[in-house]
Amino acid sequence: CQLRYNSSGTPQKEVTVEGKTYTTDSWMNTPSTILSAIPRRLHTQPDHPLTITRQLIESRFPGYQTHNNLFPIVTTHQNFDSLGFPPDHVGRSRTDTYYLNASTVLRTHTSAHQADTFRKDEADGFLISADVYRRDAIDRSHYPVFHQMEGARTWDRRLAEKQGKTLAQLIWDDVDKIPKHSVEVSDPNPTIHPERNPLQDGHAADETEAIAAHLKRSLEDVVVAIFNAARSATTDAAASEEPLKIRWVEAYFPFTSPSWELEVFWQGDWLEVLGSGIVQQSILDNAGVPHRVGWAFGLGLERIAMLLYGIPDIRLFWSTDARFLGQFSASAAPKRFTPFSKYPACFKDVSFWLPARSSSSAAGGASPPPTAAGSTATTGAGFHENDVMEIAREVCGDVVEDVRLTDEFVHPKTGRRSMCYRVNYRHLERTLTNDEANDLHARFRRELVDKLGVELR
Ligand code: FA5
Ligand code: MG
Repeated sequence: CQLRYNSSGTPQKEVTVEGKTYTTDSWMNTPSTILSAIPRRLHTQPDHPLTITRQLIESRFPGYQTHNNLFPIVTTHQNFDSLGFPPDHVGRSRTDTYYLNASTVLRTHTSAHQADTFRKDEADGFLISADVYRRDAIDRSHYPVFHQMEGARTWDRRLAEKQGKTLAQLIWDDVDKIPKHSVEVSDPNPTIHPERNPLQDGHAADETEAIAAHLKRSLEDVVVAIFNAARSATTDAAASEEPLKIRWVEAYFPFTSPSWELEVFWQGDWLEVLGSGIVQQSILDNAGVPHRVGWAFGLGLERIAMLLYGIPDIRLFWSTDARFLGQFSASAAPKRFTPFSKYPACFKDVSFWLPARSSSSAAGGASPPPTAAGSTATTGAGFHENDVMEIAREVCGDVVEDVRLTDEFVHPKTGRRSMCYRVNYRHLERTLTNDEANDLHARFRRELVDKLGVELR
């Protein structure tokens, strides 16, 4: 990130990422630590667990075109508009998304490349794997940079005509080509609410049914393949006998209808692994392929890799420690991850008053108030927890394991809001000294005051 001057002598901030330069504006909220993750490309590093997981999934989709090197900085048109996100959708807000300027973001999902890939019209199916970026909570399954795989499969209506079949028949023929499994699906056909998830105009009921069957069978096949690989990776007899439980739940996305999520029962709870649905016809129409219909999904590669290897903490994927990386090999069958010794946790609390409610607050408005580049200054009314999370990441890097709200109350007289967060400091690769933890915590507290204007208690 460097300062340049324009012709009238006013400083203009620019960021250059891998040779591409962007002029920042008041929307800029991307810290350099996030930008520095861009060159890592974990999903293409040889023998990295995300690479092996990606390849395992790709092997279940023969003939699909793969894309693994699409650049992560995209326009708001690609990330939102092309997918039918309404102008006031929360996903667009600066509390959730990393912006470089008002029309440029770090992609928040691989769906940002859907429309462009449909437009190329080079294959019936495609898979896009990539790093994605979100301002989010901090815990063992959430990290501000993670990896998704987008998949889509479409059929050309004209092909059905040429073959003298209905479109539904053509698709059912393809359903029969997907390997069958014997896993019981708890809820194969959840109730779909037509007011939120309507059948699309121009899609006949039997067509939607066939596409949905192809979508579900394809993704169940992926999860079963991962589960079988995970089962052979463990030597623990009890774990290898536990049956796989999966279910479909209704979901909502602006770019698919109807939509579903697939969940897997894992460590006593249902874990969402992907979102999916029938592609909105307007996306295909706008991409110049109006004769095509089909499905799309987006899955979290870390979530799948955690299932496959039993990796307990999402930060580990970023480790360069040989004790982590040395445990994975693309040329051997997957082996369950053996944690190197777990170092002690160190909990520290911070309590503060939010700044008094400002009457001119822009909270709830369509566009955010302009603030200094890189800062997320906010009023009590505009307070967002993701700002606390980001400061913790900025100050402590990967030494913060999670940050949890432990108490919140409003003062009965002044109406001011008080928050208490508990930070768990734990280094993944060594024991943190007490002095180090104290020092990090002191810096975290100072930054909360400087950046958010809170008053420490
Ligand atoms: C999406 O991102 C949609 N683009 C998915 C989609 C694609 C739907 C195509 C329909 C058609 P969602 O935000 O739920 O949806 O994320 C998809 C998956 O990414 C989740 O199921 C989860 O596996 C993973 N994921 C989401 N947030 C995180 C996170 N912070 N850390 C790790 N994995 C995450
Ligand atoms: Mg989701």
